[in-house]
Amino acid sequence: MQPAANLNHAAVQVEDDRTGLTPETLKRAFLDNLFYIQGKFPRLATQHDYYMALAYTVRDRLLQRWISTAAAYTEQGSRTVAYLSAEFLMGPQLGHNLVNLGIYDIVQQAVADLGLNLDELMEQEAEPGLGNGGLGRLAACYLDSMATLEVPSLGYGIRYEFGIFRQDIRNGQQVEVTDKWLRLGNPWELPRPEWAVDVKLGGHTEAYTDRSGRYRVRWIPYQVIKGVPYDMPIAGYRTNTCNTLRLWSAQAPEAFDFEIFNSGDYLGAVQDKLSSENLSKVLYPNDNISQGKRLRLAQQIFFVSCSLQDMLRILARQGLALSQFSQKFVIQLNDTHPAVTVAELMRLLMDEHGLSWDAAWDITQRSIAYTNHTLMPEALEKWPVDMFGQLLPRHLEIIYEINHRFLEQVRARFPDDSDRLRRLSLIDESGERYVRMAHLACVGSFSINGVAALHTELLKQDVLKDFYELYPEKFNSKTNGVTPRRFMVLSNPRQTEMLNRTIGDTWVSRLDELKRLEAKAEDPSFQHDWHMIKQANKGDLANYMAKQNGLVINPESLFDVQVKRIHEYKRQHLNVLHIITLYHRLKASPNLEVPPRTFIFGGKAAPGYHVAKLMIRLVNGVAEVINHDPAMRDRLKVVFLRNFNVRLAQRIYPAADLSEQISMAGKEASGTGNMKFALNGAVTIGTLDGANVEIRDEVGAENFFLFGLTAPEVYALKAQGYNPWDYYQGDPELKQALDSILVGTFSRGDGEVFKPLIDSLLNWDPYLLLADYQDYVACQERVGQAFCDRTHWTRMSILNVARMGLFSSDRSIQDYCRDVWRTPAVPIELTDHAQLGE
Ligand code: 4GP
Repeated sequence: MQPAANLNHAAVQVEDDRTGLTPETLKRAFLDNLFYIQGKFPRLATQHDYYMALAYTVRDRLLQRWISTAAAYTEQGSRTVAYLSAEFLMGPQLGHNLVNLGIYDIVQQAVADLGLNLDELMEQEAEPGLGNGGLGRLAACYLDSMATLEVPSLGYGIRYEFGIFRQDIRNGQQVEVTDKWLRLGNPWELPRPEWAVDVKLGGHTEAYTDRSGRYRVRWIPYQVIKGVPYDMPIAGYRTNTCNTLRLWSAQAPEAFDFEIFNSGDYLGAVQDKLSSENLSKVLYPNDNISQGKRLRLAQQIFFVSCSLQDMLRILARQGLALSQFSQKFVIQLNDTHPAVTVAELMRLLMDEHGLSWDAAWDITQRSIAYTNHTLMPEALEKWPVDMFGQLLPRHLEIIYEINHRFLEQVRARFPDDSDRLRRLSLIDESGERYVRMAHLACVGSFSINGVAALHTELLKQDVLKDFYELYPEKFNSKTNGVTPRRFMVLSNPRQTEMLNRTIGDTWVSRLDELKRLEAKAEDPSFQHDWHMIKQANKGDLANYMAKQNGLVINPESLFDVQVKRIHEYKRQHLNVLHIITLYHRLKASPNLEVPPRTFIFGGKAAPGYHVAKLMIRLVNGVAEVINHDPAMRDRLKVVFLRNFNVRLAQRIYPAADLSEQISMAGKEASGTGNMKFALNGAVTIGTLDGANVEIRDEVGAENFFLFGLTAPEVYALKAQGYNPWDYYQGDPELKQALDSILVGTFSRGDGEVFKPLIDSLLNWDPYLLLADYQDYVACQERVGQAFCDRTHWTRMSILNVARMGLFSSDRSIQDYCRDVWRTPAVPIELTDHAQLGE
């Protein structure tokens, strides 16, 4: 049967060039788009033109689903998840959409028939890097799973003109280059200027009495900014559902310009336009750190206000009353970046729609759920009260009132406990006064969740302890997950093909079915094929590293990989200490029996985070020495891969043997890279932190390399008084490793370069590298031995994949749907959109 006949509803009999899925139709559509959208013919067309023509061909197929989906949701008034996130790290769209539409192979063939190469066309796509790391990528995985599970959802965020910077490495150091991802146009978005909204900033408020004698407040802003939505289609995997990611772009409202224009101040008007557009200009490049900048707060209120106004518009269009808001929408706050939602929804409902405080509060609290993503104190957002009040005078009033009422309740529950009141208050008054965004989110939500079991426990015991004592019923845990569509099917076609051959292809949307692989773990011929696949993937990455880094890499060596944001708590420098130790051992005993290893790093450092940048420099310094030492040839290599992003991640995970998940216990909220590695057959070396705990439970302790202090041991050691110096003095190998850095071995003899890093380790070592060093090095020895036993290693690799079913983002989304959102699935039938009006 033709796929088109299969997918199209009976109403659509004719396969047309915008919906058809046969090779002939796809080719015709592709050439049509090349002529009539790109305005090019083959002799003039660039690879990028071909990419665009193909992207538009795919987009047409998405649009058919998108329209049918929107029509169904509108007709049925479906309950909808509004997923609010300052970041959506979507990654390239073409390949992923081909997978989800189920037309990857057909399109690959159609493109080949035209003399083109699909991989090369996919390379043309500029990656939409609108996020920093885990938090933003999680949002993208969740959109994929919501569409796959047919859950009505709208992602809401910011259309940053510049996403996360491109990382260049010069002289071993990170250099940031702006990411002009929109330069050649973005075929995956549709502007919707007709749904633009205004957002107010600054100014002051005035009280007045309305006609019915009620006390009301009006806000006279200093500035108004227009938010224009750009919609991106989010196709589910082999479903008809196509949801929307709606990203807001900031513009100056014309009316506002005109006033200044009429006064003759033309340049002033243009200036104002420019400053308005600055709002969505650039993504703040911080992961797990909040910088407290005014523009960042403006970005937050900007996308929150746009999104809430958009929801109210949808509600009205569907003929629903304000009181039905919380039935129609459930708002998920992806961390505190959108936490101002609590105050903004109150303001919209009261000031703009005339509801009373109590009615507005009832709706607000019923509609909002909050996910916390970090235990790092420096990531907990707080805004100086003065700054907040200048930008958002009305919101500050509302927050004061929420706080007043909230503290009354606390007082009633815990009389005479002024310490508790101080701790819980939405306003931090211990020094300069701050608005605490996590507190606002906790008070305004009906659900508060952490992203792994341990993380949620630590929230309850520590970071949000007082809130847990007050509202235990609000707390729940939702372990993160990742999408197998992008991180297995698209990125690891060899492994996918083998899985399909062995257990059928339904695991892609029911990841639990990977369990059936267990039966094959001992099978020698299966093991052999499995090993060959890993080797082929490693070969691909070796070629890439040869091109990028000019290194000859042995694909037989152990690929030991740590890719993620560079951060002290993630401890890339602990990894480096092991490399240096191994280096010293091999220099001292050239006959030492250890397998050859290639240590691979990748990740960006926040531009203002000096120690993290030094860590990159250290990796590259060590790489320079080891890679140039003839004695290390065929034994050790160290590679720093520049510009780690989604596209590069997809190359790396399939080729990894060992996955480094070595954060200090109690610091990594969950981790999701850990899941992507294991799903591609890498074995983990890790601490009992974040989701590592659950991964180890699932894959079995014997298939996981565990080391290091546990979270309670970390607390205990710190409480008893930790002295890194004792470890330094007590372990000659550790001392040798640190000393070699200090004397300039890895900085061309310059002893100053890494001094701040080493000083911090010797005097303070907040992430306990020195305490965990010995156990880590010993654990790495066991890794080396295990790797030498190919059968044993391959068995571990197979079992890791077989037992990782729990970590699909489909499972996470099902958990949210069941426990938090209560959103039933809405299956979509493809409709003949030409007939929708009838
Ligand atoms: C990250 C956490 O660091 C990571 O453990 C977690 O897997 C991820 O969120 C998704 O939940 N947090 C951030 C951040 O990226 O900026 O707080």
